[in-house]
Amino acid sequence: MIYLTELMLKYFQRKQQEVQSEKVYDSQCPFCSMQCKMQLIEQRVVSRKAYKTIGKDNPTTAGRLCIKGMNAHQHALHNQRIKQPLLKIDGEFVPVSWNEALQFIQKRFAEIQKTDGKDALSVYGSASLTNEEAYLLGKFARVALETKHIDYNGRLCMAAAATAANQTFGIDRGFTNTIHEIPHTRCIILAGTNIAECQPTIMPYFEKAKKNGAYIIAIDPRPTDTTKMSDFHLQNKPGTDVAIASALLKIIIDEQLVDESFVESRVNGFEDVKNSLHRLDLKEVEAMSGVSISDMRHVATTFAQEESGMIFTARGVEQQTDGTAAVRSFLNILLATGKIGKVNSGYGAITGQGNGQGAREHGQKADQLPGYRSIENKQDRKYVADVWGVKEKSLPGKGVPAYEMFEKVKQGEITGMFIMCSNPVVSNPNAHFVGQALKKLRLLVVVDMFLSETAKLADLVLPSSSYLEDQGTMTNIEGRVTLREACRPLPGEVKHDWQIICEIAEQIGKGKYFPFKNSEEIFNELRLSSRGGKADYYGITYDKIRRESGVLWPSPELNDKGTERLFTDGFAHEDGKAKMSVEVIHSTVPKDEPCSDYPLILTTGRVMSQYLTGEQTRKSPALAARDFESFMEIHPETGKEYSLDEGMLVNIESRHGNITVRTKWSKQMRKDTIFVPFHWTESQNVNKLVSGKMDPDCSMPGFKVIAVRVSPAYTNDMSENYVR
Ligand SMILES: Nc1nc2c(c(=O)[nH]1)N[C@H]1C(S)=C(S)[C@@H](COP(=O)(O)OP(=O)(O)OC[C@H]3O[C@@H](n4cnc5c(=O)[nH]c(N)nc54)[C@H](O)[C@@H]3O)O[C@H]1N2
Ligand SMILES: Nc1nc2c(c(=O)[nH]1)N[C@H]1C(S)=C(S)[C@@H](COP(=O)(O)OP(=O)(O)OC[C@H]3O[C@@H](n4cnc5c(=O)[nH]c(N)nc54)[C@H](O)[C@@H]3O)O[C@H]1N2
Ligand code: SF4
Ligand SMILES: [Mo]
Repeated sequence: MIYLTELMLKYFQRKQQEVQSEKVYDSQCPFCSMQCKMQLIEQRVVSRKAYKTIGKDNPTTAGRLCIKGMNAHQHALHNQRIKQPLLKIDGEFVPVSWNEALQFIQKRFAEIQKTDGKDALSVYGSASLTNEEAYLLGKFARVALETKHIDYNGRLCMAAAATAANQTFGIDRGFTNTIHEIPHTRCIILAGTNIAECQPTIMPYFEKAKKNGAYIIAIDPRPTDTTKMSDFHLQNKPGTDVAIASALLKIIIDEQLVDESFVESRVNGFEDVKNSLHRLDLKEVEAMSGVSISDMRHVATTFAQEESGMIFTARGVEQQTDGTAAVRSFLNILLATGKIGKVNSGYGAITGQGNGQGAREHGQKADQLPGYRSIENKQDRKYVADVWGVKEKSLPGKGVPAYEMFEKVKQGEITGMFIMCSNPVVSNPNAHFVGQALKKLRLLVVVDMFLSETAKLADLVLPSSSYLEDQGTMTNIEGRVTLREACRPLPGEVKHDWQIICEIAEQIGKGKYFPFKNSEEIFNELRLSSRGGKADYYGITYDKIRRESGVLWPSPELNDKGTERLFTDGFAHEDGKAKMSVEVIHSTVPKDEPCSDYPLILTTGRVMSQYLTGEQTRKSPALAARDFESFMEIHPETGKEYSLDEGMLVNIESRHGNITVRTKWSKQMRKDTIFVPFHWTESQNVNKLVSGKMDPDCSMPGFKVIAVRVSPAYTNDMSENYVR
């Protein structure tokens, strides 16, 4: 007996010792713009490894994590990671060495550029890349490939907010204030943002604001966890934000709640806006938006009368064919009420992807050079060409926005594409067309961690590292430049995105412009390239980021502390004033309007457990278990009208395509609107329904307003087969 107990004791002691052998890896979440700091804990339990992730303190998220962050390692450590270059031979992927892959690229790039011209090669990047990689990809396109065609997935994400901020303020840093001012503001408008599901770790700032007495207004056609948190919900019809924001401004002016001295000293264009608002009929706005005049009056007067206030916009307002106008209409309100450039008052474009901010500043956009410089400005070109050691004249001009690259493929102007860190066949509008364009290419090279739907169409797939392996900086939601350290070795023959860029450059004879041995060396060149530009990172170094747990840009000097609040003294336009805009108020950009054939409005977006095209989160068992398939939210009465039942498979058709998903009743939904998330593929890929029409100012697709019709996916005699 005693002998047995001793044995058991020894066994348990040993087991405990084994459990206690653990490794801790410091990292940063690969998903949204909060860029939560985290620790991955690897425990050896008896003979297998177990993992868990915990939050780590930092100035933006204070150690909080959401479910996606907690489970991010599940995709990074997944056995479907690609670990070798894959070359398609006779329709099948065959593993090849890096040497073979690089030689293939060299040969095919040269063939294409020789026969079809330099600009026939195109580059498609991503805001999930680090600043170093996004910067290097822009340089790679212009210096190594000498093509004008580079753009990135941020075009589908934050282009409207960025353009609106540039036009209005003269600079685009998503948040004009630090996140720490949110709890102290008096009134908050959340327009088309579902922070509760999309940036969950920001919620405590808003909850604290509420505790401190702030009044929170949400503008969203759907009930969400964010609208539930708000004090007042304007449940507008999708696509009516320009009208609503302009109506709010009209009421503010009519009620004489304008901050006259602020407008007088700091704003251009107010009088014109005021005059043009005479033409806006509140009754018409009420009829088109479904929001009552009294509700609009309540919101307008509450916001204007409080001593401080903030407006936040996200994709609900921005992913529209008039997204730039919509954001500008909200910025007009901030300017008229003087709630910007002050403590506890300001604007926030809720950034989307992990590096949604930084990746739009350093030259990955069709018209842009590092530091938010313009590729069409001679001085800007000269400055960057000097840093790069090339002639100004050798830099190509401006290319076209992301989706238009696929149109150029169809027209035969682009015949080769290099895609890094994006899955456009799922994320772009008019997905069927994009798929056809990709198939038409003479050459498609995709750099990814997985064989995504886009990668499957490639001639060559190159395996890239994950957030656990790759070091680099990411600029978070506040504009804070953070450093994500690498914490695990590269698996198999995987390489970092920046390494892949450097090695291709070397192979094609441009190695001298890409001599980088690590991400810090790239960052140091980025600092120089951005110096003196609007997004000036010169004063930011890896050491400074480590010392200060991140630095808010602009930071022009090594000894500065970064910039917490923008516009306290002036705006970034030459005369120091902000610009209000008349054009936006009567914006006439067409929408995908419903009609008798397509009577319902579909709006698309996200759920908490899944991320973008789902390529990563669907690999995570914990996340996939929460939402394993797509769905359509619909009001039960509307559903019944179209012979649907809860849980039933439904066919959704638009003028561009059709998909099949499962019905989910939502009693708080508008009766004219349905919602489908975009994290699923193939027959559930909602982008098959979206048109390729764009916002004329920023080329943002209209992801949030799609005219559709719905019908049961099964005929009556089959309907008993569906699973409730
Ligand atoms: N869980 C999760 N989090 C994410 C992501 C993810 O995929 N999953 N993606 C990240 C990225 S890249 C981004 S860009 C952000 C996106 O973050 P959000 O913009 O917050 O997300 P969405 O769900 O696209 O849209 C926000 C809200 O807009 C509403 N909306 C739809 N149409 C309209 C309209 O016409 N007007 C108004 N006012 N509102 C409308 C929708 O009902 C939705 O609740 O989230 C980031 N965080
Ligand atoms: N209908 C509809 N469509 C939308 C939206 C919407 O609201 N509605 N939102 C739009 C928005 S806001 C966005 S941001 C886009 C996003 O669109 P995408 O960029 O297409 O989305 P992701 O799923 O992030 O694709 C990233 C791909 O890169 C891979 N990857 C991840 N990390 C790395 C890395 O470090 N290196 C490399 N090389 N690869 C990596 C992933 O495996 C994945 O295949 O979708 C847009 N599309
Ligand atoms: S998804 Fe966003 S909020 Fe969630 S842990 Fe990652 S960075 Fe933080
Ligand atoms: Mo995004």
